[in-house]
Amino acid sequence: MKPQKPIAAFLAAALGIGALWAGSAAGAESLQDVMKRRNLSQQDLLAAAKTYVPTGKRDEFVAFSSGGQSGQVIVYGIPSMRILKYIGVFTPEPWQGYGYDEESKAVLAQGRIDGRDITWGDTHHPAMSETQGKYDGQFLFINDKANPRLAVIDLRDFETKQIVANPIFRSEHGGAFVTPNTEYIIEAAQYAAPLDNKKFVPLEEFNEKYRGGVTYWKFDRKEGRIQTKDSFSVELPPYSQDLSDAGKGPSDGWSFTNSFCSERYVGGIEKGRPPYEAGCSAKDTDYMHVVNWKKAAELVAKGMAKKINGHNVLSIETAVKEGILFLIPEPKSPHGVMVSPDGKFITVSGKLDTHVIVYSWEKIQAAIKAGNFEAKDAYGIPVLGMKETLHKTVQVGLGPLHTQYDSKSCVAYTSLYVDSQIAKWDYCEGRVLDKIAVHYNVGHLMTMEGDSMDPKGRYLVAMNKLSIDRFTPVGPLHPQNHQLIDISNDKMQLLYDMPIPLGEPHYVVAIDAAKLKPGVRYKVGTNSRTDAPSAGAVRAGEEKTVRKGNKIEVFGTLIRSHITPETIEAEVGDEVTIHLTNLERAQDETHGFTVSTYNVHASVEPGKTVTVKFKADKEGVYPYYCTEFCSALHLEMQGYLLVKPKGWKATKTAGAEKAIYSEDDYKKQLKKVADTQAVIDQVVGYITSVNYKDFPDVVNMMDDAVDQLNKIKDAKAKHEDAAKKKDWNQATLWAEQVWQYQVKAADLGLRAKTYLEQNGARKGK
Ligand code: CUK
Ligand code: CUA
Repeated sequence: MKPQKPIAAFLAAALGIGALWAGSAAGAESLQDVMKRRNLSQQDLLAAAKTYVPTGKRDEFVAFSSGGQSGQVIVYGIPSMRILKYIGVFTPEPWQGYGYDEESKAVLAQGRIDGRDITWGDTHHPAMSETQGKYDGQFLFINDKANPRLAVIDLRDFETKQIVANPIFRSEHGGAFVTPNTEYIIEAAQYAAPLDNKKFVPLEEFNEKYRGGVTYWKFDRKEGRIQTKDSFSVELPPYSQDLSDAGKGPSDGWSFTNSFCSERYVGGIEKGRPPYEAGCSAKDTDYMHVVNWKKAAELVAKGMAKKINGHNVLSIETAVKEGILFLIPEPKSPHGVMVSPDGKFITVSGKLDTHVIVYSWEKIQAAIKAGNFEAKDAYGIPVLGMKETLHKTVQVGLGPLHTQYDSKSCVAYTSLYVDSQIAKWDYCEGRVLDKIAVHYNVGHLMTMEGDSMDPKGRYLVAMNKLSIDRFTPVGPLHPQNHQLIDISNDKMQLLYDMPIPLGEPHYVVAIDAAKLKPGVRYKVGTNSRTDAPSAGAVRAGEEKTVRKGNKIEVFGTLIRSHITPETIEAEVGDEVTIHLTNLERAQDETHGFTVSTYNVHASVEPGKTVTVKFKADKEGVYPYYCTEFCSALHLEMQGYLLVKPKGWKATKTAGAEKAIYSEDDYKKQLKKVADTQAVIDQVVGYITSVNYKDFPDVVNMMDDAVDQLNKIKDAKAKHEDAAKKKDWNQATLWAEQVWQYQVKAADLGLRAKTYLEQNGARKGK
């Protein structure tokens, strides 16, 4: 827009809109100049061209990374590797108000164990919800290894909705993995312990009383929540279960779980026993557990499970008798078990071996059918022979750890922890195709949708544990290093190093960005953690403060640039509850809210209702304000909590200020208002001259603007009334308030106009 009047220029400048800057053409450097100046090779430029996402463009894939010990999830784009978001999961996250408002505190409280609040988590493996074995972009699940728990994140708003604590494990690691239609989320135990954990059991009774297991959490997709009463576990020997995967296609209905200490070794170096690491890797093999979860679910439905801590558990004895549990020797200390996209092969590699072992599902099934077992373990579980079930053994290198699949058939990638390499190999023919060095000590690796039935290929991310000498030093605790590798050609090409500065990201999943369809606003008055209408929601004009005994409940609203109410009065010792609804419809108009020193914070996105609660335990004055820079008058989005001593009475009457403003001031205000109206008319003229109704975002902005303009009538009546009484203070300030409403409307109007210009609006309706 071209501001024609001083006031319009001020408006545009204050709102930060209207200034278009053209790129400077003078003294442009050539590509060669830049390469020379920055010491870049052809190879660097090629890598840069493959990862650079120009301003305004978006990434092809979105990655969801474990945040490790931060207890959170990190979201970033591929190939740009730009971080998009942290999602608070097991740990409070102040920006999102997670753990500082009542709604999210209720989610964190679901994760209490033994009555204790646990405000951290050790997240390891995120899993995307699937429909017919393909990522559907609806939900994300992630586990907490330290405090065995699982969380549900809804990808409509990227918020954590539910945390469930495992009722029978003391630690876990083999989660989260989903079945092909997300019927169940798999979570396997790690360090064995007595399942009920009601009383102390000495380590000497490890083999008899300690147990592992695998839990199948029933997921109700319509509710978007885990249903604990329909969930169940299969008891397993104390073999230190590890990662898992669900069968697919021909192996659908089955699941596979590794173990790393089938020796059942119990350390105790203090008593002169060799340490765990020696005892747990004494044998050449560990066991892969093969479970028929579909049949297990039927047995549970028939009432064949016993209840432990109120949870359904199928005993080893029942599982063996019903033929739903088998073991297969696998190379020792493996780190993952990965079912191929077609569900026909299962890949396992032992960290202390040089081979990847590919099992054939067809052979496993045949051996089970024929009752062809080579032994029974100490708990009576049938053990299938490795030879009988083997498809291929491939020597890939030292420390093979985790495998992911390509979109090209038969192609897989395995991380080599000791060699610090990625091996590309053919699992049908059993030969290595390519190798590339990474930097250093890669743990998991990940290809695009590479653990689904429909891998997308293209990129691979190596999750390297160490980043020695890679980044600018930041002290002894280094970031970790996610390295992006191009896998679209025969030879792999290393593209980019991304320092990860939050927790230890163990595993990542990446989804085609087009499959994610998050919302931009909530239905007005929504409690985002339950997806239900909030009892604290009010509409504009319905704001109120209710006092009952020593409880004060505020039903407030937020809209640029105003918190309603602007004062909250309490007596010391009162319990204060504040509900705030963000009335904005415009995208990205989030308001925050905090009260000085009461350790509360809310992030209130458009439409959301959030509640904060505290005890006003100390008399005094406590400013509250909007914490998000939401508008030109964001700093004025403020108020006071006044905590008075009991029985305090006012001695001064409000509104008895001296005259500050004159008739002249009032007239200046009226002129400003008239000038601004001209700007608004001009913007509205433009918007209504084009097909703005075809742009829902613009329609929402216009609705918000009209809301602001509608408030003018009341303020106008007030200033005119005051002017009649020659109360120039009141008249000037109410005229100023008219202008405030205009500014907010103009802000929205100008944004709508910019949006229309940039998105190809046409003249005419
Ligand atoms: S883990 Cu840590 S790097 Cu928990 Cu799967 Cu491998
Ligand atoms: Cu609302 Cu700042």
